[in-house]
Amino acid sequence: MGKPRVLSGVQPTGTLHLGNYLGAIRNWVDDQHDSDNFFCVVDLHAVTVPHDPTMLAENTRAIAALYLACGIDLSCSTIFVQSQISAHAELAWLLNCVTPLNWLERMIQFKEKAVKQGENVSVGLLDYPVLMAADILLYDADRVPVGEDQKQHLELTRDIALRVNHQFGAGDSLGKGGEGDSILKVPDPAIRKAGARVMSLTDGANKMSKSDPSEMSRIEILDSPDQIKKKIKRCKTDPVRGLEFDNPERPECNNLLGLYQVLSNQTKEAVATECAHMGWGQFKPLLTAAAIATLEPIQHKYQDILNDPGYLDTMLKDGQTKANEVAQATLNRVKTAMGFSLPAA
Ligand code: AQP
Repeated sequence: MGKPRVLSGVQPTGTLHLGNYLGAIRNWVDDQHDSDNFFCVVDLHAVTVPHDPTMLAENTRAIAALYLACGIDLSCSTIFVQSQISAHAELAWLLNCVTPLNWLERMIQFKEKAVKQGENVSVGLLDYPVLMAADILLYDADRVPVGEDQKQHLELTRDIALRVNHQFGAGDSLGKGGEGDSILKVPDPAIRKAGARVMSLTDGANKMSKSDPSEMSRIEILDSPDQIKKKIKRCKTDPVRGLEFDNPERPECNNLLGLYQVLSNQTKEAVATECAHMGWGQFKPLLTAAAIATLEPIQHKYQDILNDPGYLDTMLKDGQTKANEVAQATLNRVKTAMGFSLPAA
């Protein structure tokens, strides 16, 4: 048996932050040598909310470069841009036609993002999880490492895959039986506990997000040591002395301790003991030092990659070729099962 296939991605809606790094990319890097990996920059997802066309291509390249800078190894991983593989949009359309509308209306992320858009909610935003299902299913992914916020979308992906297999698998094309004969592989989520949900620095009840209008709410991977220091100095805390995990009355405290735990590579118990009697004035410099120590090597590598744009171009071209081959084979499998006629080879 070959290595399990892993697929994941980040949308180029802005600059990557510690949530994206700790909730997703760091896990990709840690586990990559045990699997065959496809990591994409999901630029088609980035246009489901209003976006700046002058920044889309630049943000897309920056994220691809950050994947490399964070440690993605091209000997076991393929990096590519979603919009350069037309099978993503095409499979999304086919999946749209088998996905009940009410499955999408229940998605928490849609509800949260739709509130922010007011009157301007696009069909694309509602359809985002179906496109995400297409992204995953095209690559026959066994595992999808994501942050806690994407868990519901992964469950939907599994439901869509099962429905396609059930409706169009061998046996009975009208929807009875056929489940065992799979057209699409049903993937498993891979969500780690520590770092799975990094919260905003200005509000411990909301997740850290690229699109939060306040830059003070997040530490970006490319923030300078001074910016990191300033953001942690001003982040929201509480007046209680002694720091603790898991007190629902103290969401900021839980978040900052959790961040310190993963950035300093310690166990929860060790951090709980170390910080049990600390005040914020003592803790914040520790967290600042841990964040800078984690991010500085990534930033240096990122600069090296940007200094050689030809390297990035070649990597993305190779990624496109490899991803396209896998994606097209799956798309053809689905089209055949659904009864489309394919062009003669
Ligand atoms: N705060 C977070 N904590 C842990 N993991 C997170 N992820 C995002 N935010 C956090 C994980 O990062 C990966 C890429 O996310 P994405 O860019 O595709 O979309 P997102 O989840 O919507 O991320 P943002 O930063 O909040 O972007 P915007 O503001 O554009 O919506 C995913 O694996 C996600 O779990």
